[in-house]
Amino acid sequence: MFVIGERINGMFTAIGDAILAKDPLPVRAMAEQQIACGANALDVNVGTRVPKAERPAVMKWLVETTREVTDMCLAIDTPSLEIMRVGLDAACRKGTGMINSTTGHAEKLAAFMNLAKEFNASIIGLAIDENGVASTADAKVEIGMRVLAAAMEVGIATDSVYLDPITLPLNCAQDAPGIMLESIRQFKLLSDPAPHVVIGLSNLSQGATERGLINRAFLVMAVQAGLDASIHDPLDEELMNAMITAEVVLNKMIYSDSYLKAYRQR
Ligand code: THG
Repeated sequence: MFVIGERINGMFTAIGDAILAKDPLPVRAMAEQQIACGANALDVNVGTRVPKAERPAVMKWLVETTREVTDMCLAIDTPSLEIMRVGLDAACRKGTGMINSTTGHAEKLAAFMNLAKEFNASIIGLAIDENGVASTADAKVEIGMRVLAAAMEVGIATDSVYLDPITLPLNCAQDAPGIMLESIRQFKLLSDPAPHVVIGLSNLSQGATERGLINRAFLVMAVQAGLDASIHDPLDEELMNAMITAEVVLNKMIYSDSYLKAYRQR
């Protein structure tokens, strides 16, 4: 599994405060902690407390601050083309970048694919288009197909494309997880080689009391369905243990009595 750490996000109070105060210490510390806990990439999102006009400059600062402690792939998390370019430019001076994300809107898709090409970045395509968040597996897969076609058009390898079925909170759409699992299975059949599939796991448990348990139970099922990347909190040790165990149980990783330790020593 490719774990994209979700914690450098202005939505979290401590990071939101650090962003407003331009204090690099909490940002660097959160980057280092996520890496120590097994993150393979770090999501970078300025959040919503920063005034719109300042967001490009703040994204640049947040990416540069994170870059001070790691060369790891940074997933620039913004729907804005302008902010995406600024973030990628800062991320790709040293190390790789990921576009998080494009939707299936035709114009947006073309612009973001060109950006991915320009920066040699990987790209996440959400199951959203002119009609909003696709609500059925068929509709999500149809958008996924358009994302793959757009990537092919500009010469981006399928290996650089991540499809995201979009995770709705369990407490407001109880049929959503089942539809997501079905979408994950179908995304994997769209092409050979198959695209990667990613989810923003924490969205699923938003507003619920048993957040950790819901995240863990669903992640295990999603790994079985073919999920190979997840945006989540790597500091959640029980979640990481469940994910690693799912990979062992599915024979994606070799079993030994110390498999948890072995995974963390890779
Ligand atoms: N897909 C893709 N990217 C994404 C998402 C996705 N990026 C953003 C988001 N979804 C994933 N990241 C988060 C980060 C935090 C939370 C949820 C998803 C979260 N935050 C707490 C809350 O809202 O309750 C805040 C907790 C705190 O303040 O400590 O749940 O789906 N491609």
